[in-house]
Amino acid sequence: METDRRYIRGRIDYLEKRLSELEKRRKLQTERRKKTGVRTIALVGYTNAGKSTLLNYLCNENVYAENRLFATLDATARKLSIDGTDFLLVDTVGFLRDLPHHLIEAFKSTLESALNCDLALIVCDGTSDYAMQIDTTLRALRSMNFSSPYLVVVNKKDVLSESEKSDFPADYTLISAKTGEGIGELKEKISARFRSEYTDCVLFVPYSATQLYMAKKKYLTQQSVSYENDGTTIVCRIQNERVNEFSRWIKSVLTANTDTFTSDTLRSDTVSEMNVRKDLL
Ligand SMILES: Nc1nc2c(ncn2[C@@H]2O[C@H](COP(=O)(O)OP(=O)(O)OP(=O)(O)O)[C@@H](O)[C@H]2O)c(=O)[nH]1
Ligand SMILES: [Mg+2]
Repeated sequence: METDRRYIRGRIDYLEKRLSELEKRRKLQTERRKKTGVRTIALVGYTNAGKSTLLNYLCNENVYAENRLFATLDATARKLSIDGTDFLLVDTVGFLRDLPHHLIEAFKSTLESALNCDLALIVCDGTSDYAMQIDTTLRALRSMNFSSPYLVVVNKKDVLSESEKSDFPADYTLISAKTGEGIGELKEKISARFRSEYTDCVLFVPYSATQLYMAKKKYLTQQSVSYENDGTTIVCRIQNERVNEFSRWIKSVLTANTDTFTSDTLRSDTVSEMNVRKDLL
């Protein structure tokens, strides 16, 4: 009995700590976005995959890149412009298989800005075991409560044979950070993500609808939550194709946050859709 109670207490303490960490992170994310309106893209992945080389190529920069383990030891951020929209591109320390847990903990502070990102590019080296690299990276990130959307980027295309190139899943983007091959396609995928994937909204969910909301919660990313007398106000990002399912709770659409949505069509569509729904409420 006593052991059970101690176990549960310990578990609760742990969860509370995790949750407050998450909340702090989301707050940071929201504040930063409000302040600058600039989205962050993080380069994450296995060591030696070519993250720093890719940052250099994309941003015309000269960040230290080297053929050795852990060439990058801290996060470096540069401005990246795609079709007139500015992003912050963050380079991070690479992961390694079976990295001791205490080292992951040490990386955590370094990775804070990356964990907060709006989009992660998981970079892997196409010339070695890419599945292992992606798996290692995702495991490490998830152990740090990472939950941002991501694209998988397979690097070093320049040294892959034709048959090797056709082996990768269709949704992976093959590039060469050295020659620039595939970078145009990658940029297009990045802008498409920001253009069409999400809508930022403020929801109000009455306590009586909590259960229903919880069942749908996986389709959105909460950015902040505040508890009021009769329900919860939630600032969140919803996948566009799911916005409908939340319409009854939408109080407002944060158009101020859609400045990275470069397509005017989308912006007006989203807004007028919302107006129609508000009328229906
Ligand atoms: N052939 C080829 N080599 C590349 C490419 N991109 C990077 N490299 C090489 O791969 C090695 C590692 O590149 P980095 O950019 O330092 O790798 P990283 O992912 O930043 O590594 P860490 O900082 O240790 O995590 C360097 O020798 C690069 O020159 C590429 O597209 N093709
Ligand atoms: Mg590096």
